[in-house]
Amino acid sequence: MTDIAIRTQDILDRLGAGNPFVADGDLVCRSPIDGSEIGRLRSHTADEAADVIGRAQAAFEQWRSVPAPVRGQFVRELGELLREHKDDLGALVSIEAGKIVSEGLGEVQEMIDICDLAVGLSRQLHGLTIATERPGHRMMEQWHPLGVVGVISAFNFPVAVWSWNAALAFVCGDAVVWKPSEKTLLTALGCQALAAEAGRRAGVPEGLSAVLLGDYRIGEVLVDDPRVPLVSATGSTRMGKQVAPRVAARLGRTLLELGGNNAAIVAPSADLDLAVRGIVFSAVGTAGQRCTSLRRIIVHESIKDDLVTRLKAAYETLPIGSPLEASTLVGPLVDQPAFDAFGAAVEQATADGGDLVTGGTAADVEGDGFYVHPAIIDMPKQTEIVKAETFAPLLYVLTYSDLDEAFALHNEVAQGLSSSIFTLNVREAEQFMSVVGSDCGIANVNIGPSGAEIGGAFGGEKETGGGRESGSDAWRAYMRRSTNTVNYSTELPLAQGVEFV
Ligand code: UN1
Repeated sequence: MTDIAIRTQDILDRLGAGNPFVADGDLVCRSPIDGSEIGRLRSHTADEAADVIGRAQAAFEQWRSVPAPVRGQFVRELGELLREHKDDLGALVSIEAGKIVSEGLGEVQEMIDICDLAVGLSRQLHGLTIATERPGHRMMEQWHPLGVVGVISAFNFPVAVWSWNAALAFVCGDAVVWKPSEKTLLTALGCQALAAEAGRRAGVPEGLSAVLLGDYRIGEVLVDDPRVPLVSATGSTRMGKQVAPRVAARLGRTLLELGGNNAAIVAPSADLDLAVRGIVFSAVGTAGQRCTSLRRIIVHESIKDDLVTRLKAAYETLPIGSPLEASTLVGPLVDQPAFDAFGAAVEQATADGGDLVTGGTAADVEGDGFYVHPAIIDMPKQTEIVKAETFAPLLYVLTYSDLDEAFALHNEVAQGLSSSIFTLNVREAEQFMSVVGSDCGIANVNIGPSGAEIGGAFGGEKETGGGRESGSDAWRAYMRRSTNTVNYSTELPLAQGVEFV
């Protein structure tokens, strides 16, 4: 066993998740840090998955009647356990997803933050009282628990995305069955062990929180099961286009958080020092493997050379290497296909006339990890490859001369997740956030498109799928609305003045 495998096992022990090497394991778990094997788990069969959903359904039937503020105590326990095990779970995220230490810890902090938000929310799941046209009547709405929520998550935020969904779903009175990415199964098991312990402490029904292990076929069981009224899926647009019609075919609901092709407009008045810092974090943080990663810069022609020169200098000093080293800022790509996609996109963009400013090649790091030099490519125009989401640290530079042109380029892509503008001009900033500006779910000023905090609704438009998670009123997606009209008079007046005697 490698050092990383031993460390993984120790962490899983402390999280109470058991041995990562099971007999007859068909799912091989690897660390992208050095390619080493860190576990072997067994896939659930379709029948087992259906049983898990059945148990979650039974748990839901009890849980839905527990008062919401009491349900909040379960999520409070989970938040406490996450605080206690932040270092371990964060390290596991680094080991399995390849994130640098600070980002692994940041991911767990994001889980703690959503737990805090959900606990508060457990006392605020309010509906409206609505004026009625009928005398002696009252009209109101109540929000009721929905049922079993299916969560499908991606490798890049292997636990935070589950928590955005699960923390809200639990306080809303739902059960959660989670199908994590096959690339980050151990992190999911570590997280589930903490959820199970929180459940024991809070006395929640058995099976309220469950994990399904397997490939897309296990995901399909969740997607097709009529006992799952909501499927929340995070991942590629390709995956979303498969999930959405299947859930729709049984008239279930989906909450989709799919691809992004996020841009930053850099205007002539921009504070370039700030812009460079914001751009570098958003473009190369998490090795460009966030759905919010910055992929396109749309820079005014008057400052383009200056900006590109500064970015090139910043890129060329980036420490690339094991994400477990404190000094590293760029860890590995998750696997060989991700590495190949990066290389193919660089090749295509240069074939389209792009000028490779820096990077674009494999980086020499010990072990069998997939490390690359983040790339900047100056593009003559927005070609098809620029419009595609390549999940890697690859930044395209496009140039504009007037702001309408910048907005047009910005909105020309199919995805609509996150966006930003660097400007000190209030008109430009407001226009960017207005209806004629960015068409994304997130539009920022003087910060990059990534790194959203808990509190705001997270998600995007167009091929990003339209779902909103985590903050604001996202909780409503996990509940069903009941409109109630109560007659406290002795008359029976009908709405719309209808007479029926
Ligand atoms: C994702 O990449 O799926 O805004 C989520 C951010 C993070 C979440 C990213 N808070 O970058």
